[in-house]
Amino acid sequence: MSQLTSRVKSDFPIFTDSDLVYLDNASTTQKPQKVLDTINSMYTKSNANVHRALYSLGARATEEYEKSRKKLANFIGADSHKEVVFTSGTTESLNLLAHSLGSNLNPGDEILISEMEHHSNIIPWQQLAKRTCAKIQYIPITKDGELDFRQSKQLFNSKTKIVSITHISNVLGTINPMKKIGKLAHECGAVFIVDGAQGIAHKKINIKDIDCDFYAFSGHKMLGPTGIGVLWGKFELLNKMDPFMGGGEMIDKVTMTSATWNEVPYKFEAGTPNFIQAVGLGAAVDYLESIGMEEITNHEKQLTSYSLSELQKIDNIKIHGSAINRIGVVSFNIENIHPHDLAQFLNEYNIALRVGHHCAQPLLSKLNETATARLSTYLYNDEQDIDKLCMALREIIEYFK
Ligand code: C6P
Repeated sequence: MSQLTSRVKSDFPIFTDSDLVYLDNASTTQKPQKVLDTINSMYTKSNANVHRALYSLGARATEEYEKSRKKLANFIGADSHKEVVFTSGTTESLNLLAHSLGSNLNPGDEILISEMEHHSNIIPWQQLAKRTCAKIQYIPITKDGELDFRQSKQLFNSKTKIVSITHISNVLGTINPMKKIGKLAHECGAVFIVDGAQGIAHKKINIKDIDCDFYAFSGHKMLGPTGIGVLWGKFELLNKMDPFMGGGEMIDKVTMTSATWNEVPYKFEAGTPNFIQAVGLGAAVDYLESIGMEEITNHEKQLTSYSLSELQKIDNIKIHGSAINRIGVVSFNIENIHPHDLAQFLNEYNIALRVGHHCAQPLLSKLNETATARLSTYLYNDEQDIDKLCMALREIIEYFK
């Protein structure tokens, strides 16, 4: 077991007395006891609706909720906790932007995304383009699964209003050069949005360093609960945007015929927020910081290299994506075995990994595949997990011969 894994694995109750090999972390991560305890303690000791109740219990819940917002702001290097909007996850964050930011688009304006985007960073823009007669442009990818900037210079132009790109691909694990994209986007006056669903889990994020305008992510991919995520945005941009959904405490004043809005970030948090999950996410941040994101990145990088070198030893395997510039994710196909069959057989070995299109069908068609098998690791995985996977793959290949 690697040093990090031996230190942390027992923090995750799902692995107690189990030989589970969990390699589906790009989909969702397991939860440490501290996160589970925090959620339990919130429900048992501090459960009252936030920003509404005048009694002490409500004040305590609100205080915890706002404390968590500050932790999240600090975690990504934001200037102010007011720039942290709690959403249900990356998908809601991106839909919020397509709705509220996108309402300013005009016919002929361009939205620039890439061929390696998750559906959550495609569909909201397709819907927006349909509503506004804007046009979607795609940065192509090279055969190594990197963004192809040589072929995309003309895509950054005066018509480009929104550039929205994934930080790390959920299929290829490619780490995209966010600073470079931010510079290109800003040079043509566009707003730069980062889909950080995978980025937040594997790298220390500093939104100022990236120089993005918005960074969207999900709590459940970084050891936190489901149903909670973040949209970080520059205050002046959030301030100018209209709300996404209506109702609850997102208002300032409501009459029979009109309404004015609460201040940022509350104007984007309609209805009862997922405040207990938000506090759970704060506990996940505490946990990640107690280990250190740099250590997690190093561990992940080493394990990704190990996975690549071990998988390459398997006959008739096709590994998708870059040999170097990647982290946490490896997608592959084995000749003459459908990925769905692989997953079913791997399940017999108690190995969990995702197969299919990974919610990135345009990318899969670019790879000439309808499905791949995908391993995705996190801090509790180690070389032994990869060895078990490779051994199982060899046995399955033998079986299918
Ligand atoms: N990808 C995967 O198995 P949500 O579902 O809102 O938490 O995250 C959506 C999302 C957006 N962008 C990227 C790059 C993602 O990887 C995901 C989630 C999971 O790859 C579930 S489909």
